[in-house]
Amino acid sequence: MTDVATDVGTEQEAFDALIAADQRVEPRDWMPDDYRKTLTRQISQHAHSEIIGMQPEGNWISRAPSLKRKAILMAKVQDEAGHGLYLYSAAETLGTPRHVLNEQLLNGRAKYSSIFNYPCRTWADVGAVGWLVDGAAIANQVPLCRCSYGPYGRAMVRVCKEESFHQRQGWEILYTLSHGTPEQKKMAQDAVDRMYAPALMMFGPPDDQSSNSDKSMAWKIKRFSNDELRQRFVDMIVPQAEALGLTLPDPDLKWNEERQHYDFGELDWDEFWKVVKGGGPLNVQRLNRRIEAHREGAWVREAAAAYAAKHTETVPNLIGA
Ligand code: BYC
Repeated sequence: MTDVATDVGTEQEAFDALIAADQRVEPRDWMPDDYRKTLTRQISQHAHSEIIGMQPEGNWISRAPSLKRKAILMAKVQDEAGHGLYLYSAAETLGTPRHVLNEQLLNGRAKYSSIFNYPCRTWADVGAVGWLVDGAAIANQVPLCRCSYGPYGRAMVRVCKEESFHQRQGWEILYTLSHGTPEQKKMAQDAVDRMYAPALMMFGPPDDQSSNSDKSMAWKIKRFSNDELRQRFVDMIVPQAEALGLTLPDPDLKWNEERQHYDFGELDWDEFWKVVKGGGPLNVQRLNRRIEAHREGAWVREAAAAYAAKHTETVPNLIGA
């Protein structure tokens, strides 16, 4: 904890002063239990989203239309695994071990981003995921680089750099398709039609249904509300869609001169909550695949633990952490 905290009384006051001064909380600093709990929840859910999020695009690696596209997609999916690892490491600094966080995902108690419960039906969907899903992730995550909790904010800096490459590759896939044959353009439009609303829902429920936002914003974990970020994202993608030659599927989308923002139609929040509660098109399949992958990876964990046990003195940090 930095010098702002030294001339104040209680630990709570020191923490409040640190947040007010826009400084960072580090793992060994005192923090309120609820701050720790909120961060563990958000960071671990974010990690789970990265790991489950490998599935929709991972399914397309063997069907990518060229060797170059395959290599790019493999690198992207591998990046998502890396993001999951940085995020689990950041979450662990708050005191909950990784295997506990993983159990919460596997037993269905922890959430992950609703978007990954929708299917990737065509190659154009891979483009739409890159452009819209990674685009939404960037809009959400750039402010998280200034999160009050140091390890999360620092992890976000690297994640955002990689996400911007991901968004460009998605854009380039869609641009190529929308400037290809009429069938290819139709495929690109169909992908955008299906991904648009679920991508907007990634920002979370509307502010009046968001139970965590006020607290998280007061603690400077979140810097903007769900609706504020959703609006920023819509304002960003409208001109991008025009440049792509594709239409966003919302008849209410129009520029509002007075607000200096685009107005857009109401999203289907009943559908959102249904997906969040496990009733989306692919919730069961996504979770079962993760359970299966965890089971298949048992031998790797056993081998790593055996190696660590044998080399305790040279690699002490591999066990017992
Ligand atoms: N899906 O009070 P609220 C990626 C839950 S992966 C599911 O507003 P909060 C990528 C929420 O957890 C990037 N659940 O919550 C990977 C809460 O329930 P609990 C994923 C959602 O936390 C692979 C309840 O609804 N990004 O980019 O203040 C390939 C009420 O919500 C969702 C992140 O995880 C949702 N969409 O705000 C390609 C970003 N939204 O926990 C790409 C980090 C809300 O109280 N997370 N819920 O039981 C955040 O910024 C915030 O957690 C959220 C929600 C804005 C998502």
